[in-house]
Amino acid sequence: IPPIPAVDFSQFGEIEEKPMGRLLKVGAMNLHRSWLNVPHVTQFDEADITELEKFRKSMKAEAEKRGSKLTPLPFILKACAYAMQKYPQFNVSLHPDGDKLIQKKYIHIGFAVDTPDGLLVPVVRDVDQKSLWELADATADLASRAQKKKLTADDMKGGCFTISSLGSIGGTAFTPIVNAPEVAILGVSKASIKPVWNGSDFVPRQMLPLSLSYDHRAINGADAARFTAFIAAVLADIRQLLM
Ligand code: CAO
Repeated sequence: IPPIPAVDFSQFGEIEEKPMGRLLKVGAMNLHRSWLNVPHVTQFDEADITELEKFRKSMKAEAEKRGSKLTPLPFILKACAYAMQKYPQFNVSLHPDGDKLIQKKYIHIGFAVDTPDGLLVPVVRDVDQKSLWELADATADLASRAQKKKLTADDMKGGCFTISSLGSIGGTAFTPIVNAPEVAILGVSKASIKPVWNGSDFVPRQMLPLSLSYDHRAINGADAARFTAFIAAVLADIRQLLM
């Protein structure tokens, strides 16, 4: 690709050169590699999480008693694992020889953690087999170790899919970069109350924006729309996780 020309910025004003830390450099290389290799498409949807939020708030005292914090993330992890079981084409990697797909039979999901040194993506193993409490505790432990630079290389290996949640910060949508060799990543933005038409009236509902970027070599657009709509439907009625 044509290189961006070097510019002497000091001719325009005061500057300072700052070294890039190791994590930033590794992250930049991974993101660039995925950006160049993967034909990205992003599918947007919204989940009505009004009932989920009622349930989550009703569990607040129980969570405190257990020493856990129940954020939307464990529910989103669980919904993604359920969707990957229903749509296994999201749990593949392209074989490097270019003529096979590798179907994974396990469901390990990474989640992006923002740290002062850069982005880290620890992986929660066997998400489909863990309870919401176990997922809450596993994500809290991994996020806290990420902040303290205590993650091991194994903590960041083996992911099948990634969740990038910017929901506690803000935004209505974004286009996450697929964490190759995975084939899809779910971006989550900030939930907000919106007027939703129920057939006769506008009613206030809490809506969670979802942005699914996927590798169009492995996944077609109709499947991406179905997968994202399925995640939204499961988050709208988490009783489906019992089915
Ligand atoms: N909408 C509205 N509120 C949300 C939300 C959403 N989508 N997601 C979380 N929140 C709320 C939580 O419920 C919590 O509020 P309460 O205490 O009232 O319940 C608050 O925001 C803070 O949540 P949190 O950040 O402690 O926990 P989390 O599980 O949502 O997120 C983690 C954990 C590790 C994902 C997050 O801390 C983080 O690092 N996010 C950044 C990820 C990132 O950088 N992605 C970009 C990658 S690409 O460059």
